Amino acid sequence: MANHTDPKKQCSIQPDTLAMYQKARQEGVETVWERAQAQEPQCGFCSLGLSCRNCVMGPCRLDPFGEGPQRGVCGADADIIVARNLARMIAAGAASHSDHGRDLVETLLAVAEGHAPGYQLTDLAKLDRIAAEYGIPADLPPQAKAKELALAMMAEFGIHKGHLTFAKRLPAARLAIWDRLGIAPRGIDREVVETMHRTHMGVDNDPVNILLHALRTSLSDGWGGSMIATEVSDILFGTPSPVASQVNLGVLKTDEVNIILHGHNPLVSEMIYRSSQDPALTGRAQELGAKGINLVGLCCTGNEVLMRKGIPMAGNHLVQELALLTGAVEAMVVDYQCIMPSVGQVSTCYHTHLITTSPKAKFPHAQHLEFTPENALERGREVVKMAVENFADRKPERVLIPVAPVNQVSGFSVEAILGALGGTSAPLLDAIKAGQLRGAVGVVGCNNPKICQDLGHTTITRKLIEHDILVLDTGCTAVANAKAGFKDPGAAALAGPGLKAICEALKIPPVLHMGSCVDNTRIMHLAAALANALGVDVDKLPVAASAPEWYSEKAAAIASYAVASGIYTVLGVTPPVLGSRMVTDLLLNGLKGVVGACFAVEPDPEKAAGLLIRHVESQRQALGLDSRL
Ligand code: BF8
Ligand code: SF4
Repeated sequence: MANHTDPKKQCSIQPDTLAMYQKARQEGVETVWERAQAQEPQCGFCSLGLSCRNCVMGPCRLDPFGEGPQRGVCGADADIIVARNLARMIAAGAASHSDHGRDLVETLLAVAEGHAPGYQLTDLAKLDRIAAEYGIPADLPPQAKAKELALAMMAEFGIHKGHLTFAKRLPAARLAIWDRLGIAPRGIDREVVETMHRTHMGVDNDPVNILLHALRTSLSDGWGGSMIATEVSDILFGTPSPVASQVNLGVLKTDEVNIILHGHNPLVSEMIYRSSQDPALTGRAQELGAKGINLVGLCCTGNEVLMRKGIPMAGNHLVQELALLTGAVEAMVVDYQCIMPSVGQVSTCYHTHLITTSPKAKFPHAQHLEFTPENALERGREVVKMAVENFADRKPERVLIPVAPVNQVSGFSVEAILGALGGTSAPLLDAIKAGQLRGAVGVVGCNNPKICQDLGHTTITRKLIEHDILVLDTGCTAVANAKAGFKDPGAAALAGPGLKAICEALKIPPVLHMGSCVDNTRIMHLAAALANALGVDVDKLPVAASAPEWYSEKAAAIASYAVASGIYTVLGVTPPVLGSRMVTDLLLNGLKGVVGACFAVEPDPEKAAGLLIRHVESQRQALGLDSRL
């Protein structure tokens, strides 16, 4: 298999993945790993960012060895082509998060106007806090306040004047840097559209100018679209607080109707959750011989319902096909993003219904049941009913649920973390100042078949907590770390003595799950709050970020807004930029002098952990705190 890090020349460190991969081989079902192998050798031009198909004078590709063409037909050189490609990648990621945010805002408006019968305003205190940030009068009743808020947020997607509202959570020094560079995000959609414009042939041909706008586009995601998605989800479905649950494919049940919720947006999954509690449907499941209805999550929709409802998590990105291979899934319900087109084909090998729900995301071999704010409650019932009736078609002889589940505690929103600390960030800062806690690192992002599944996430996380660094995780990392047992409060024993004592006192694990990938904005919000409390800009904090196994354009946007917000970020997979020395140097070095942070790329997770630890310690030293450098 391609590029697997020695000595673990296998596709995963996880027993459930390995067992199901074996079953896939026995049953002749193709998975992501065979397809990855079939792509070898992958295109060298594309890997270096040196191919362009932005117009039909091309496609063009430049010779990295300097012998063949050094310019595309239009005259674009390597620096221009690489910068344009990276900018488009970031724009696609920002668009995905932000369009997800928009769907939530539209639902918030529908709730406020009274035509979204399944939904409600769940966290009114949060509605009050967010509305206050938007300058909406405090004395409005909740429905009217929600309507004003939805309209104000919608305006931020378009031509907005001044800073995005949530960017004001940052220290003034950070906003001043953005203003000076001209990268303060304006309207959320506007920056994405402008990236597409600038990267059209014959528009922006200054690679630095292109990349600065790419950063601005990422910021419109991090402090705009994604942050709106997180905050509106909390208003509609509740702000997460610590909740016990379980993780891995062992959460599927041999004697229950299993429904997998996969994708990213909680709008659909919350309605399925409600219907799964309906006595008429659970009764029907029992008539058919099932003990009940078992909802489980996958990927970020899974993180959303885990954080708020404690619904168990079946797995991360590379588990999506394998979950169907258990033969125990009556329905996989998907919304959008990171859902491999292959799941339709795999579902046809079993009795599983693949159900698509968004007009934006239709799949081969799927049944489409479209959800809208108006019909979602009724649709949720329909979907659960379909799954229940499908239990009769399960073939018990084909079922394999390979492992027992692992316990985890999830639900660490910013509110929950500060709540556990008595309402302020002061105890956290005191622990950092005293050196008991060295700092905090966000370990986030995807799986990628180029990397042994979860090896990067878990190796880095383990090293960091051993070094008394608190780990905050989201997305697919969160699943990897939970499966490794790092989210059981007992995992405090794996931490260094300082972090261990804190975890034991607060009864929390050393790795705090902060949610889905749009919830990386919770990490940003916490970083901004710490910087404000300390009276410094974010780039001075003893914090860092890491995306050890990233694959997605969304991850490129996240990493970019982290860096542009002042957070040093270590990537485990090389982005397609090495074809331009100038772009590579800007990302790895030059940005430091511009936004106070830069990227690093380190495929070896042990060494990546070393980089992160060194960064945290050197930040401590610069702050005048004790340092283990
Ligand atoms: O948004 S971590 S593989 S599931 S992109 Fe996708 Fe990556 Fe997983 Fe969530 Ni995020
Ligand atoms: Fe080739 Fe330029 Fe067209 Fe790209 S934009 S495909 S480099 S001619």
